[in-house]
Amino acid sequence: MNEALLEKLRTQLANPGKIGIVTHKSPDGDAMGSSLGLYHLLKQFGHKIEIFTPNRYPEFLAWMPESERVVVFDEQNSAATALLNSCDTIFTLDFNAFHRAGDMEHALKNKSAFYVMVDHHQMPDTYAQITFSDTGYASTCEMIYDLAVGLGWQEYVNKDVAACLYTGIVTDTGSFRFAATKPSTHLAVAYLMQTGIDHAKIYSNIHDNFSADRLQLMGRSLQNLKVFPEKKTAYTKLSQAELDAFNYVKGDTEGLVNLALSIKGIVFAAIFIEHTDEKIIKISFRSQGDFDVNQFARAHFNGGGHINAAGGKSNVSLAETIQKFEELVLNLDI
Ligand SMILES: [Mn+2]
Repeated sequence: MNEALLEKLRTQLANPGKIGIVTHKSPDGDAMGSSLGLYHLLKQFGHKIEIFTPNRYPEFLAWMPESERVVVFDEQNSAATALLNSCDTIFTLDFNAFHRAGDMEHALKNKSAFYVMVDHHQMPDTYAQITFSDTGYASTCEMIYDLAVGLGWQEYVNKDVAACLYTGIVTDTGSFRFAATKPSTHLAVAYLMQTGIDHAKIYSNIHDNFSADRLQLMGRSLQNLKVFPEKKTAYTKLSQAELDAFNYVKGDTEGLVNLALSIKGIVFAAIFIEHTDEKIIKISFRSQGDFDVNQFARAHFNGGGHINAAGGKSNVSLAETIQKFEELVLNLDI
């Protein structure tokens, strides 16, 4: 953590103020964990703090301490805008461009405040007075932990802070298996664990909450799997009819793309999901090693992300999208 930036933040937070904490749209474990973790850290210094999510967070994160105080922007638009406008300092966590904030984009653009960005994605925008942006981190939660340490506040990382930060570290590292997991990640987690968090319970809260429909949808996606062994690539797909057949709810397809990567020899995986209401095909890409799915998604499917995890979308049919993908794969030098 950059010492000059830490000093600037220390000064900004020296007196109790009105602080807003904002996540990206469709907040995940890292977005919720970093936001609630920062909230539990900062509230010990007498600040008045509001946490905003652009839309509702998933049910499997509702156990997080004080998640009920999160303001869901698209459920109370004008009241939420008024609350946001009352904040002097606004942290944007786990994203680096206002358009990632969905319905909040407009409110953020129009709100002048002291912005602090903490994020680990590529190509940050320049809206923040303080930008902590580092793609070397596996999670924003680990960055919040390092911020706390850098500010000299490690002793304020209590059990509530730790439970939140642990959640984001576990989810964004794929339970410590992704390449971005570092020795420092484990050292941070060691500190978090000794606050007394129930890590087994947290893991279970995150992972053992599937519906039977979700498991069967997973089965269908595995049946749809297509493998190109010579191209070290595998993909699967789910049509809207298949989603409907298994009573799809948001979040049910989370993580399915990773299953294809568990095939021996596969380094590039994709899943194509048809959403007829939005008239788009949503695509997730994953890779292992050097194959850059961020570049692939940007070049061919209107998307982007990280080297080993990216998203994209397509406005043509599921069949046409997959045909395009197969043609690209057959020409890959992988
Ligand atoms: Mn993240």
